[in-house]
Amino acid sequence: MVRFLPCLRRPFTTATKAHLGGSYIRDDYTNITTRILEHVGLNLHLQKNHPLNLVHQRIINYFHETFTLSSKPVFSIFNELKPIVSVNQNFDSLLIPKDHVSRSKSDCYYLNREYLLRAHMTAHQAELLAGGFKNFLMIGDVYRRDEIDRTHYPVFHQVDAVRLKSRDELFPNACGHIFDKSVSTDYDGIQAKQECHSVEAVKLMEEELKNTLLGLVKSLFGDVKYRWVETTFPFTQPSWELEVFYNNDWLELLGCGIMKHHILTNAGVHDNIGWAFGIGLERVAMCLYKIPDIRLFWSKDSGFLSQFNLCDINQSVTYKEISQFPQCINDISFWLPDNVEFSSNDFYDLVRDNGGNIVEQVELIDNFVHPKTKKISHCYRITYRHMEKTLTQEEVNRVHQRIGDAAREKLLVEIR
Ligand code: FA5
Ligand code: MG
Repeated sequence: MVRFLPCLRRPFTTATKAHLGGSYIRDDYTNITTRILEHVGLNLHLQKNHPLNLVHQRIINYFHETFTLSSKPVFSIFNELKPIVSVNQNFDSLLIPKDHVSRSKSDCYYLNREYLLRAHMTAHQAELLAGGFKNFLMIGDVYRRDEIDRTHYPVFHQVDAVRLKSRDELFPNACGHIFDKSVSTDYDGIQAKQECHSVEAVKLMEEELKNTLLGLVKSLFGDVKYRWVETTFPFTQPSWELEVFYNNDWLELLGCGIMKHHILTNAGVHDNIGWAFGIGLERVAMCLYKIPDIRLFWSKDSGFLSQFNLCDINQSVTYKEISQFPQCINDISFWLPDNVEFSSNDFYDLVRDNGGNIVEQVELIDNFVHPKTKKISHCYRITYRHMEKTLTQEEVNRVHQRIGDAAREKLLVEIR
């Protein structure tokens, strides 16, 4: 096993504990790094004039304008939920199977076997349902171990939503049922509905869900080419993704579907049907403002933030590049250790820890097995670029050297 943080059963330091708002004992699952912890509590979506705050506000406004009851907003807003959640919240409560890949240590940041940084905002769905909420938005930072490039960063933001309907709300004329066990399980001939639901209830929910999301997309982007793609999530059925045509390519904006009835009954809700979705804020903001690199959202440069200091949040803005500094490209090759698990995501984290935000991209460019010794070699290309200045080759070499040293020490690789 790779021991990223080798001190087992040692509590986190006092400073880290204060940051996390609790005490967590490390174990063989601990893979969270100091650099990732530094993002906890920054809450970019709540920072005035931040582009993510603008998008967050526009999405809330859309829901408040679209769904009102006696001129009161229907949706409750939760945008300060703490990002440390239990394995139960992030996975079990959403019926994610025990052996599902999304639970793996190489995909999530675990504090220990029991707690992790949430990998999606859906992690809070079941607890809010159990708390009696029927219509709500959950907005916050989510954490995933992932590749490094201009559209991926280990921390990003999502808005998740839930809308429940009772029979009376769905069929105001009382001529329909939510539940209908006798009907065939086919739904539309394409995707199976859940066995317990009636076809007409699912149809009505699907229609409201899709119209709501298309309305949201229209309110953000105006007229844009879109398509619905069928997909699966462990917590919804049927499920779809909405893609928009942007920059000559299809971009996935969100995932959605009809909530699994078991999630509702586990939360004590027996007579409702619900829809839910999750959308990425960075994706929306990058399209809306033509922001070319996801790292820019973390910039403290006033040249970046001042561009989003708007009198009207609906105003259209096109991001102007502060400046474009040259890249520096260095490769690193090493033999993987024998009898020790190695995941590229461990190396990506190590690069982030030692290289910080000057790392623009890390790519595995070569992977081969030595014919005689059977040892495996990886070669990674690291692209360095500072957002605000030109890097010298010496500066880059020092960081690159540090990455090599750390990889040798922590991941037990042999540099070639
Ligand atoms: C989810 O996270 C589901 N929880 C969404 C959901 C909620 C489905 C409720 C059904 C019901 P997914 O991993 O596809 O799904 O992420 C949802 C959205 O987050 C994506 O469509 C995308 O907009 C955004 N997103 C996902 N990964 C990244 C990433 N690495 N960088 C930026 N945005 C991302
Ligand atoms: Mg997806």
